[in-house]
Amino acid sequence: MIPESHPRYRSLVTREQMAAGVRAGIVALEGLTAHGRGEAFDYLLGEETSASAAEAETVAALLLIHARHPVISVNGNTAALCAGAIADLQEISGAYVEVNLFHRTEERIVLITELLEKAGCTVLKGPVERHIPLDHDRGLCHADGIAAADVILVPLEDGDRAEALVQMGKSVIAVDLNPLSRTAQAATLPIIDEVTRAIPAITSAMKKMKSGAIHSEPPQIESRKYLREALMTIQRRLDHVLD
Ligand code: PTJ
Repeated sequence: MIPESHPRYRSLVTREQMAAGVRAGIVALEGLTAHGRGEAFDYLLGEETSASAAEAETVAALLLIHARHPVISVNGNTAALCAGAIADLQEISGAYVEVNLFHRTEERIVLITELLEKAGCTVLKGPVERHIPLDHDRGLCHADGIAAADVILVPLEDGDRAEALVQMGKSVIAVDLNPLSRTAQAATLPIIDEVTRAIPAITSAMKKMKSGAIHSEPPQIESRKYLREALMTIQRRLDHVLD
């Protein structure tokens, strides 16, 4: 039992949630180390959404609005952390939701699909094929999902799929707390923010755009700007942390 008065209450509760995700077969054991790496970068970023990440989240909303066939790719960590937020984003964006796993087992696909459906998502099902030229199981995807997508949102993953998807001509929106990661470096639009802050922020930006009937052109994206600004945020924090 973690007392609410604990200064790291939220972080500790999230860790419990991830551990429960492992016990339930949703999160891969390796997902805990990925989470720990994310936590470390979030610490360095001040555990808040920077102005630059907020801008990237608005740009992501615009990309999704202009997408012909948007897909949200969900792995174990993302499902455990924010299944409900994914359902909200699917509702406003009309995006397909596809479960795509690095540590793929049929059992985990079923468990994660059930969790997402319980949260209100409609999840792609049926046969998958190796549409992405990768030697591991992240290459397996649905013909009417990631294979057909023009814009794909990939929250926290390992980088070679993001690279492969960009090479296939797709726009990749990555959510990753590590601005140095291969995913963040390869993405068309890197969002350097924590996934439970980033996904609701994209949803709320889309809601504002839709209610305001904003029909601006699909945005031009300078991806390295968001990486540079995240590194500068970390540098500024380190410069002043002992003051
Ligand atoms: O569920 P599976 O089988 O698909 O496996 C998922 C993991 C996450 C284990 C797999 O994709 C993996 O190994 O990922 P990596 O290579 O560890 O990359 C995860 C990235 O996400 C790292 O750069 C972390 O900094 C980042 N990250 C971790 N937690 C969060 C995060 N970014 C945003 N929000 C988080 N909560």
